[in-house]
Amino acid sequence: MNKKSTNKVALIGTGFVGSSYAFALLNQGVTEELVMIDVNKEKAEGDAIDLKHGLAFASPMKIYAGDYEDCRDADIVVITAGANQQPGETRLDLVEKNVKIFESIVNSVMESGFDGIFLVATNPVDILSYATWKFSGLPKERVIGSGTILDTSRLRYLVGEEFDIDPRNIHAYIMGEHGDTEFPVWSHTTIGASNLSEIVDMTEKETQEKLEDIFVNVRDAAYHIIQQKGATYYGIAMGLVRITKAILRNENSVLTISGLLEGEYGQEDLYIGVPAIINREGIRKLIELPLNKTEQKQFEHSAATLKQVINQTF
Ligand code: 6V0
Repeated sequence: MNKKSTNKVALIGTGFVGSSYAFALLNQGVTEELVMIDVNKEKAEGDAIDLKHGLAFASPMKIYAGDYEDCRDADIVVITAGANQQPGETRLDLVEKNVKIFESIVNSVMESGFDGIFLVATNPVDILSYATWKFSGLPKERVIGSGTILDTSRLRYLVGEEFDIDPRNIHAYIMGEHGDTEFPVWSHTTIGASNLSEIVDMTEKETQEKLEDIFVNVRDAAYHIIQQKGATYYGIAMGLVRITKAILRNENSVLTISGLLEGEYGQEDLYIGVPAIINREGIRKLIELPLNKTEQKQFEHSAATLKQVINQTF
């Protein structure tokens, strides 16, 4: 990995998600250099200029529109390029289009001599993270998918609302596919300092219905937002900045991302959303939570769904 005194991020795809990510990156002062790349060069250039006009209000940052050769000395390449969901489309409907786009993007990045960490957000994110790992030939630690980071954040927000507690004091996870087969890990949910089961009676029907309601809201959030405004981007952009920070600042933070399983949870050869420790090396470790029977079954179902797509695609 390169040794430079400043941090550089290369962003590929400056659509809704990419440009929101760049905006959040600038506002949070996370990196010293950002190069923006898009097949639509005008859009990347326009975004770079627009962002630079905010520099008088932010920390110094070199921002410019560039090309794949600019990825050579990047610490992180973030990919948000590709097709997004149209109303009624599932994330898995996007596989074919986006795998093709990724083959060309990842090859171009690697041809530049890039030797850093990939962070992937394009959907279906678990499949495209796997594709990035395959196409790049990089070690699995250095290919990270945004996985269920956004879903987990949505869950923390809604649980926080329900119990009137700051979402930052909610420890709860959505695991599995970033998509229709994801699931909540209620057995490892902590509100403030107490386990959820100490606060509510998990055997009560009313509690179960309330929790199911919260989860369904999380799982279907993107469909509702897409119906309302065509795309979702602020939440994921902030989630991507959170991962970027954990990497560049060597934070050793626990975040739910998509990583390659090699025997964890009894699964292998697929990328899927699990909690992981993230630092300057990328994925330091995937955390293997002891799941209850229901959760283990849900995990297996989610993994089988992704595995089927992987087997058909690669
Ligand atoms: P968008 O606004 O259409 O932006 C996509 C961008 O990619 C456009 O600017 C295109 O010009 C560019 N692009 C397309 N092909 C290429 C290529 N070959 N090389 C370079 N650039 C290219 O889409 P939006 O930003 O809304 O979504 C981007 C992706 O993020 C989609 O796949 C979404 O489904 C996904 N999301 C992922 C989320 C997550 O939690 N992981 C959340 C929201 C959206």
